[in-house]
Amino acid sequence: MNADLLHSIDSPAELRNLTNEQLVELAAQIRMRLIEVTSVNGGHLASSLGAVELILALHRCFDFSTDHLVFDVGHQSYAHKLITGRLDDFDTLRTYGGICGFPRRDESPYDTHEAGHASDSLSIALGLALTRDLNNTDERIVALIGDAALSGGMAFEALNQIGHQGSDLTIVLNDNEMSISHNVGALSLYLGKARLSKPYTKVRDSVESRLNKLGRPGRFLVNAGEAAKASFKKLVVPGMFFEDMGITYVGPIDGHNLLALQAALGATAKVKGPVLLHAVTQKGRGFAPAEQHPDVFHGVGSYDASTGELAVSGGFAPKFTSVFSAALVKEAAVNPNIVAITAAMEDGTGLHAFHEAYPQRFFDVGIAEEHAVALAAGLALGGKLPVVAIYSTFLQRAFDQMVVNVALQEQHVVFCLDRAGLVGEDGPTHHGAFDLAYLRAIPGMRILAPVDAQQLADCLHTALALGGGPVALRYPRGAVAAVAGGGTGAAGGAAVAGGGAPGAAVAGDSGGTPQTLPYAQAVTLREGRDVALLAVGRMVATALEVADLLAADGIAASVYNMLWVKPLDTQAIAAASTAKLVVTLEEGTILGGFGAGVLEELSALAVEAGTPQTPVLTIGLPDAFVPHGDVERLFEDLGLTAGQIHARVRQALDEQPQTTS
Ligand SMILES: Cc1ncc(C[n+]2csc(CCOP(=O)(O)OP(=O)(O)O)c2C)c(N)n1
Repeated sequence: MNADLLHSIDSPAELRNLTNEQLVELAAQIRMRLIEVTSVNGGHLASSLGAVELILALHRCFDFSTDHLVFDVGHQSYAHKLITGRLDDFDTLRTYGGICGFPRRDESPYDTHEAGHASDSLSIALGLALTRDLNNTDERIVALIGDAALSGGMAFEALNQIGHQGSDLTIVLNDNEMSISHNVGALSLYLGKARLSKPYTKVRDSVESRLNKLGRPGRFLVNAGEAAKASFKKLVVPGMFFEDMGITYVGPIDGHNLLALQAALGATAKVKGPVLLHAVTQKGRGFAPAEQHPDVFHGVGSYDASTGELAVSGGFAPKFTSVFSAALVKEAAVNPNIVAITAAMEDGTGLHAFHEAYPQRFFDVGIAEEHAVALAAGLALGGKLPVVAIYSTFLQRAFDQMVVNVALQEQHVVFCLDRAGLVGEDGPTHHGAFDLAYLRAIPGMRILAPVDAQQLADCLHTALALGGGPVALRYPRGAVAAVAGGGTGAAGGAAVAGGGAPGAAVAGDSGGTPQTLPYAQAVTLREGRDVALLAVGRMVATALEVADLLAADGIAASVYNMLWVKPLDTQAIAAASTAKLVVTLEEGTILGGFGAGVLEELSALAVEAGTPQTPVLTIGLPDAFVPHGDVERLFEDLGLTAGQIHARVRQALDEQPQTTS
């Protein structure tokens, strides 16, 4: 039986005491642990499996107690976590209060930077390198970036400056030919050619045979420095793009060959100026189901560790994503102007069906949200009707393009923001907490927050018909809730409780014919004069529960599914203002979000009428970053369950001065 090497490693420095055979065994043990834990907790398995040798080699060749390792996205960092003091807690990965699925500075001094959004590692690494230069210190800086992340605009901007500055910096390119699905774009083709070109094969063969003969890492290219650089130049052929930018290119090299990796890293560290090591890896390496389906195991829920069979989650309720997916395909069938854009998230956003049905009208721009939105503006200028499907958190990247390229010029672009609100286990970098606030601030933006399947289809239909500038739909991760009365039912009429069209029976298809929604009109779900509960999105269901709890106390509450976050339904707000207390409920930051909009409106009403303003309780996400964990647990933590909100409403009512009638 093989020794338990994993548990014998107390610090990364101890890796240096291992033989190559032991390192290979350690890599296998790490993989087993990754599979054991992610099969229960879910996680970014395929990316992490593919980076095991890279991480071990990096920790052997550098001392990251003083040097800095900057992960791009950070989803591939699991092996790093295991060897930097988090082995014992690793079974808590992605759970509330447990180890985060991304680097976290409060978890370990070895986590230099908290990643989550792609393509920023080169900028962060350059910042650290320039600081080192200014301080005249000598720590070494490494960025580990994937081939898809390298295609992001930020990475190109950083490369541009890295070549110009000439600071010592090691970029390790983890090239597995994959983004979440297959990587796209010209850079990907370029790297593909680099991998396959004849000179590369010869070079690789000769390098590997030399390394194998050497038997001990580090003897390869003994006199590194400029000599190493000259030798590497011979290996170049495929990497001229980087060389021409002033970045020494090394490789391509087998990213699973620990000896080759260490030899190359050891030598690159001695090269003056920036150097890029091109390592070719296999996504999902070491777990057959993940090797065969790296896209499925990119970010996976729980699964059977022996077969890779995925656990069924969420029962048969359709997800918002699949409802959007089916609704868009239907709309596109009757409107040939509709085009769809994704930024490397074809499956996640539900655009796969559109891609299959209308390949010519589908554009995956890679991890490039800013470009995606500006591209949409260009397509709209040309007369197309672009639908841009991007997660709420990633659309933050493209705020400027939404403002200047789309809204300012009144371009009709429909933004579909999936994962709006809390996403759970991926944590603060991935929660869709800010979209209501950032979208509201954009002049001319219309914002809709559907609560169920029919309403999502109706919102899309309405948004596509609206014209005259941008429209955004935002909906949460996961299954469509069956909200009694949440749907709008027939066009034009405000639905009453029970009159809507909640969760559809057929996965993905909302069932009904999409209707055009009345402009800026809320749906009144309940009448009640004491308290007015104004809610959007997933919080509408909570508002109905709160109303039930209040009714049991003898307090009558009205409930509005506000649906339109911008423009707000001013008549509904005016009606609500006659209650003793207005309560706004949203799954987004309360700063500048939906509740803030209601407050502004109520304040304006009070000023206009010269009467005191109705007290308002704004309920939503706090002015703080929300950690990772199960969504229900997070809701509870944030005081957002129906019971907790009921208690807050009661307290607010109790604190009101008593009036004699
Ligand atoms: C700005 C941004 N957009 C989209 C994503 C979603 N995302 C996470 S990982 C990933 C693909 C990364 O591919 P690559 O960099 O090649 O690394 P790999 O997973 O293949 O190791 C994407 C698109 C993100 N994290 N950040």
